[in-house]
Amino acid sequence: MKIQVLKNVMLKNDAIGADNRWLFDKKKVFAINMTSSPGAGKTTLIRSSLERLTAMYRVAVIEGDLFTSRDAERLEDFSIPLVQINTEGGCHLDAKMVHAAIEKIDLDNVDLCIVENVGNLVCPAAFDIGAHRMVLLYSITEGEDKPAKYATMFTRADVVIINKVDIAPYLNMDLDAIEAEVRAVNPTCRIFRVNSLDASTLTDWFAWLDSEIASTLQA
Ligand SMILES: Nc1nc2c(ncn2[C@@H]2O[C@H](COP(=O)(O)OP(=O)(O)OP(=O)(O)O)[C@@H](O)[C@H]2O)c(=O)[nH]1
Ligand SMILES: [Mg+2]
Repeated sequence: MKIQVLKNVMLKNDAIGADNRWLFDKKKVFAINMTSSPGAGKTTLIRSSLERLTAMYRVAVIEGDLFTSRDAERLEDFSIPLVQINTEGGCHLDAKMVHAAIEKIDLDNVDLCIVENVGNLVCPAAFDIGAHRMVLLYSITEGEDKPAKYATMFTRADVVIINKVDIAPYLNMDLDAIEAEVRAVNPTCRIFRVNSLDASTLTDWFAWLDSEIASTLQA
């Protein structure tokens, strides 16, 4: 009985997620679900990307957080549609929450919608929020064993961004070994190595976004 209830919840989430994606497609908005463990650098990457991205696209950001609006506040100096979702303790965003957020955004005037999920390497994997791609930030401070330990998240990611590479020398981290661990669970994802504090390291990330947004807008 309990299993049946859970199945219904998941089915309902997936249906609303599909509705969200249909709406994004209809409005020609490319949507990404940005995930990671807490503190891996999602908001920092979004902030460092926004100057370049807002020069080229109409960007909206949806911020997911348990209780605070701190991440949204860090982006307030960009004049973009910004919606904060508080999950009130929930460990992930679900499709219904994202649906409520996109209803507050004029999608006719948006090309790219970035959704920052709650920092968690387990729960977000189970909930399709309707984004086109899942981007997973992987901070090298977490150690090289995380792809195997949290394989569901790493398997579902379209892009894995290995972050905080600037401090690799201090941690004695072998970035090739980290990348090999990602490849072992997800052979096909794109992998970028970045320092999210330094936009000059984000060239490949921007190129990937440009190509994905171009194909969405042309479709
Ligand atoms: N050295 C270094 N620090 C970074 C980098 N990216 C993020 N940080 C730092 O890591 C800390 C956490 O970054 P956030 O951007 O808040 O991480 P987050 O994933 O958004 O965190 P939550 O939303 O709480 O899950 C901050 O102190 C950032 O300045 C990086 O590439 N290099
Ligand atoms: Mg954040």
